[in-house]
Amino acid sequence: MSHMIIDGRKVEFTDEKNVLSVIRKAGINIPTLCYHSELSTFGACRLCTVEDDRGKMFASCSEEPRDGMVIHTNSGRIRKYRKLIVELLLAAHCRDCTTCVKSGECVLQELAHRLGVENVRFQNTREQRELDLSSPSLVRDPNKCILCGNCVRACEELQGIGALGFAFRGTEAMVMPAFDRKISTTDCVNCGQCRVFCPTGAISIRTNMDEVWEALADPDVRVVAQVAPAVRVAVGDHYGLTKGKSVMGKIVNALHLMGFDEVYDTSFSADLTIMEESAEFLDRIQKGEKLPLLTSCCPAWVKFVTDQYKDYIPNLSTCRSPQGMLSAVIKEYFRDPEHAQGKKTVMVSIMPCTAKKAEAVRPNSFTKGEQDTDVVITTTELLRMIDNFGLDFAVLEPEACDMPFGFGSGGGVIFGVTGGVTEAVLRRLTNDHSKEAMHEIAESGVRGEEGIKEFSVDYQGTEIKICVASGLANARKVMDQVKNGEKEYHLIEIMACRRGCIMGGGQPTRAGDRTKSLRAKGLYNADNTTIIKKSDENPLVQELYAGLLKGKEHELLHNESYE
Ligand code: HC1
Ligand code: SF4
Repeated sequence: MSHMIIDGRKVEFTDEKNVLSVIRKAGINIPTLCYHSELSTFGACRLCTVEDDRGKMFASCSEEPRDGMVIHTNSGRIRKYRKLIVELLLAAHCRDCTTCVKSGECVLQELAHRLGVENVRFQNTREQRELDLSSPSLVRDPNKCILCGNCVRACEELQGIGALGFAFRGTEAMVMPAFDRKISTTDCVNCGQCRVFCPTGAISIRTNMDEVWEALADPDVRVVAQVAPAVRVAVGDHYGLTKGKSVMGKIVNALHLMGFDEVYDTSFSADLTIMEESAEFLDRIQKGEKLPLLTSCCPAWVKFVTDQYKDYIPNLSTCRSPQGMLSAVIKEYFRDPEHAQGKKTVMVSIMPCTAKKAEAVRPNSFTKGEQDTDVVITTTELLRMIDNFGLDFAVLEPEACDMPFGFGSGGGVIFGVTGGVTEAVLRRLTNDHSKEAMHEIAESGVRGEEGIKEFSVDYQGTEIKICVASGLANARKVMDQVKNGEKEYHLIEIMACRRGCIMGGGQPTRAGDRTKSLRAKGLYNADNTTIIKKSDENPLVQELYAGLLKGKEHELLHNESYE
């Protein structure tokens, strides 16, 4: 075992990739704006600079740990240096912190406070740039960019898209899409991972909270909410509750208190997705056509295929996403004047995902030419609405969703974690609903945090080859192998965000490794405590097929085309 001395204390280390990780292991929260364990090391912000026993200063993110090193993390020189870096960053930064969407979550703001920067001695000489409001999901404010490059690396390394890059040099340097185009004209898929890694408000969620407040204030409007699986495990810790634990019941109560007339669970329509997608899968297997079947519930992935793998558009499942299915079913339900009671229905979808905002306005997912989901807000916006209303979320009693669309099976709940859709399909395909059968499926290789998982299962004597991947850079690897004939699968599940929707672009940011796995665990725990595990055994689903959906399955649950 190797060791180093950090601030006078002996610290052991093994395979930590840099000095920064060893310092953090020692319990010292070394500041940084540009280092993320999931991204390549950039070393641009220099805030993690430390000093060795010979007075040499270096960025700890870019230095390999060596046995016997002596490190000072907070010498007088270092403290002055860090403070100056933040002061210079603030000098070139738009400082409207009181009204900034990132206020309270901004790493630069936090560091200015933490490092005691109370005065900025330099003038901001940077030219004011226009905001990019072209995306339905995100807002880009170049005036708040600090050139850490996190968005560039997230988009390139995790998503394999490369919609953002550096332009110009020195004091003129900027981050922007190539040729300063609007982001909506690039290959951007609206996944929001750039926003997740942005430490400031330079890339933020395009918010839609005002539309929701307006609907809630209108007595002639029935406001209906649907809550996605992954939202329920990313809310509690904001209110000091257990990280990753599902707080669905409290969310339902909060929404009712804010004035929502009905609150439904997107896990219910995830069950509908499983019914339709499993039938489609079996049909394609029997006919031996349009295989591999590509899942279609992640809108960023659907855009990725339709933009970049056009030959595979026919392979995409025609199923709408659970968001799309539930909104279409609810709108159809309230088309009946008896249910409508003279009120207009506004459908609000609460999602962990920024790309769902783009999905909602995608015309090929409308019913009878009408948009089904009227407003999409992200988990982050939900938190702001709860805070805005003044609810003491931590003490709210849990409440049940409304009927008739308020219950999802365990299979529907685990949609929010990578592999969840496939696991729910496999549950649907077996007639055995014993604990052992469910356990065997969970152990088939479908679970786990790896970016690409491959495994096969037996279905009535046929070997079904499956690939589950998350992160679009991983999706690209998989698709290129399929295209080259190196790999052959029957089913490919892709979620654009690493680990699935639990790490969606609309979730509260600054989630460390522990938070990530606790969110996944939270969904698996919610499944564990749900009596009905299989989508086909959800009685509300059976009722819907026998009633409202009869003869309308295709119209309400499928996309006409992806062209
Ligand atoms: Fe997802 Fe889905 S799982 S896409 O990740 O299929 O966003 O949570 O709501 O629609 O159910 C997201 C999550 C979500 C849909 C479902
Ligand atoms: Fe890249 Fe996703 Fe950000 Fe678009 S939303 S720029 S694809 S990371």
